[in-house]
Amino acid sequence: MADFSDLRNAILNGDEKLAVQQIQAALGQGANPSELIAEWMIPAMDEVGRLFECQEYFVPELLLSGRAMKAALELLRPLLAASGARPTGRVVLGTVKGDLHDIGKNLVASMLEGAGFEVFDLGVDVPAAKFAEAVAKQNPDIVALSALLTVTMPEMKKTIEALRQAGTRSQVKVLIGGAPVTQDFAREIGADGYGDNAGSAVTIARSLLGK
Ligand code: B12
Repeated sequence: MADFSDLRNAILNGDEKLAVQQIQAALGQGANPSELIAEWMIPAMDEVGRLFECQEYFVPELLLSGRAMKAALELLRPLLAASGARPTGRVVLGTVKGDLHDIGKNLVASMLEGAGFEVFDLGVDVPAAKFAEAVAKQNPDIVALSALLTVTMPEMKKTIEALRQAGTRSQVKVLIGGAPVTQDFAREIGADGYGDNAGSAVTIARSLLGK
């Protein structure tokens, strides 16, 4: 594969303008959008996380890198979606209450759309009751929840409880993901599936619907 380390570095350095230029250049060279994301963009964000952990990066740097990643992903999103086929199922998706991270969620949305799912994205900081309302309104097959913070993971359980209280839990499959989430946690809170990346979100969503 060609070397797209300039794209990786643009995201790492939080340079939104350069990241967008690098995406345009990479696409001009015929780069594969999924490979750009998996091989260069996600590793850049992983490195940002590592630098944050060892206190070389602080919140402003996280924010700038996050913006550069989002802007780069926006350009790839239509290309990912275009690769899909007919509607495979309906998904209500969101980042749980208290959590503002949406880069991974947006990637999951793009991959699901690319695989032919119809996605209703509720955004970030979504309270359990709002998920329950959206399920009643949209009648989805799957509710997909994202959490990036250890402290917001309990909101996933609350959301499942809210669906139970609304009487809609048995009508949907609940799929969860996000960096601190695990298969064990999914089992513990009674979710139906767990995916550790956007690609597996698609595979698991399909298998939850028996496809
Ligand atoms: C960018 C970033 C931010 C940006 C977010 C910008 C945005 N629009 O999203 C900003 C600056 C806002 C931010 C803020 C904070 N952050 Co932050 N952030 C990150 C960072 C560096 C990258 C996250 C990311 O986008 N990764 C790239 C994407 C593609 O990966 P992903 O999100 O994991 O998603 C993939 C999978 O997890 C999975 N997935 C995700 N969701 C779902 C859902 C389903 C259904 C499925 C199946 C799969 C799935 O698929 C995705 C694609 O492959 C991480 C470090 C890291 N490496 O994770 C820290 C990190 C998550 N943040 C952290 C912290 C502490 C914070 C703050 C509390 C900092 C502060 N002191 O203010 C705040 C909290 C704000 C809030 N209330 O949410 C910690 C969390 C520690 C913990 N375990 O709780 C981390 C791990 C950094 C660290 N190493 O300490 N952050």
